[in-house]
Amino acid sequence: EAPEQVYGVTPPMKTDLPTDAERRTTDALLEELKRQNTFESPADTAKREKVLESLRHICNAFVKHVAKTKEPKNDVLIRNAIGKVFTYGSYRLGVYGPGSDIDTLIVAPKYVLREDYFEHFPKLLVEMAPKGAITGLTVVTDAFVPIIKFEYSGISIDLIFSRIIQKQLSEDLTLQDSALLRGLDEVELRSLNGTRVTDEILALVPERSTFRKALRAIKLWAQRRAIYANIMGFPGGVAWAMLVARVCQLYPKAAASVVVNKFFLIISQWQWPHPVLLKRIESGPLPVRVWNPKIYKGDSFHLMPVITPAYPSMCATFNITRSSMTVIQRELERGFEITEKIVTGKRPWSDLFVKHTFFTSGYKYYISVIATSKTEDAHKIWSGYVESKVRMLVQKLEQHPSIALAHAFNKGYERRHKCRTSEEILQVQEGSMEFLAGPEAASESNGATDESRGNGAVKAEEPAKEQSDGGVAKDGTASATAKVDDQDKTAVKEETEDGGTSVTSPPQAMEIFTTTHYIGLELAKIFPHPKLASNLLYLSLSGADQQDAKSLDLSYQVDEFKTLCTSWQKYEEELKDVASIGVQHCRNFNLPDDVFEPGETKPQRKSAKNA
Ligand code: 3AT
Ligand code: MN
Ligand code: MN
Repeated sequence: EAPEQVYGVTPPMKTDLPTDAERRTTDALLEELKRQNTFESPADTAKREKVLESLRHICNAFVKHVAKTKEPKNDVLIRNAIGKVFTYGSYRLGVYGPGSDIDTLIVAPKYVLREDYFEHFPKLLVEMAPKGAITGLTVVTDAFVPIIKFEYSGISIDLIFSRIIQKQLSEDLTLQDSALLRGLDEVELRSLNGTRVTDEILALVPERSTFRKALRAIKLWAQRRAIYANIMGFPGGVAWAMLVARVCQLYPKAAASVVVNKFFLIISQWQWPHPVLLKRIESGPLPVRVWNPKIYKGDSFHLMPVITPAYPSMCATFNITRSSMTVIQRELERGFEITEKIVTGKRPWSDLFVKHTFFTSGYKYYISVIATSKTEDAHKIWSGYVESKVRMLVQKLEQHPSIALAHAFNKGYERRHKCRTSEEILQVQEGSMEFLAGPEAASESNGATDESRGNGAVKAEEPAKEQSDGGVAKDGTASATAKVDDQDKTAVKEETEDGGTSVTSPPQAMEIFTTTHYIGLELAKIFPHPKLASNLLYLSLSGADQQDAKSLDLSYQVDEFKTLCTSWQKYEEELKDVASIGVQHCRNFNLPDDVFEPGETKPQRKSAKNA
């Protein structure tokens, strides 16, 4: 036996204790993290504890209630009936901030079914919590991971559920043992997965407090650089946590500042697609799929695989595309250069956390994907679905020979528009930038959606095609019904005549909801001669600053993407009349004002500058 536990699949790189200088740069890092408001006050943290205590109480009452109804004569069972409350996500990792939710899992004995949870828990919750404490209660039973969402005294709670195959739970139950997974269905497995992964990550880092500090720094950096968002093809919270954990394993005694610097060194030089593992991949008792590129062809396409440590291991970064990988790689290299200077005292930590320049000096050409709906409820569903498909458009675009990079911004922009005429509605649906920017538009932006997850469901970090897509695309007939997004306005009028209520002149102002995703395009140096396109998306590059007129036909990719969206069964059955999808191109100087923060300057037309 080694005298010290070895963490990870290889021996550490370095086991030196921190120097005084390294301690000082760590102190400076913590100062900066505090200044940037990543910590919440002790009083607010105490409030979280109280809420969790209350949830434990309600959880036990819930399990007892089900025990009584199912086994009314079994006094022993009823007396000992308890459930257990676990957490996962940023709260469990200890890297939560003022706005974070608490991701919570309720585990119950085997006789408590998911149906019982959704039937009884919401009622009990409202009854047992202090009067008025529970707000915004939403129950989502048909999601990839079914969930109850609510706010408890102002704290957002994501509450999921699983039973395990035990008649009574013990007070000190943990979820480590893979044998606990026996006899569960896939939904139950997914529900247990979050806590099992988080607990494993924490168990596999040599020093939790160092890990937490370094992870806070990396999370802030990734958010500022707009490379944090699972759904848009970037690592999400779990993947960033595992990457930091791996670096902690390699430098078990290092100070947090050193871990951050080594993070950029190690991860920017990682020999992808060699996977990042926190431990050897385990096999287990179930007939379920475990990540293995030698067996599963699909797994061999993962560009930057980061593998979850809990059985059954999965790739948390399956959705990284060639373009997002390039963007991440650039950011890692930038991070390395800056932190090299920070650790030698030549630059301050604030330089690492400087905001991205996606809109201010990122690209000349942007594609905007606009999901439009006439009601807020429809928009929740529709924008969530479209968001989950933006990566598909990115992948189509990056295959185009004239496109070197298709960089999706990590967040969508939600806007509301007051429209008075059908003409105005049409302009919103088409994403006419003049209209959005115009004073008449009354366009009210809510800013970027915060880690938006559309349909309000917890989607485990799992193949997107299985997430909440609902139906499989029907046959080609769907594309013909993609109406209001068409450039040809007369087509819409025709639709209206037989379709009735869809796009008629509203008597008074009507509210229209949009969510727009932006994709920045970097064009290939060698630009093949374009085939002229006649309809739909035609990206004309013959701007005032272009010497020779060029054009790029993306109509095929755009059509395919729109068809993908509109052939969703739920769209055809429920959303068709109230929702639409539009795709437009946009020059940098035509971007809407609300993507710029105060103090940022919108790119200007070159000719205007010279004049
Ligand atoms: P916050 O501090 O809450 O912002 P977090 O890391 O806790 O950061 P979430 O609460 O959004 O983030 O998610 C917690 C976990 O829930 C992470 C992941 O296992 C699962 N999850 C939630 N939403 C998604 C999603 N859209 N895709 C994949 N996994 C998700
Ligand atoms: Mn969370
Ligand atoms: Mn959450």
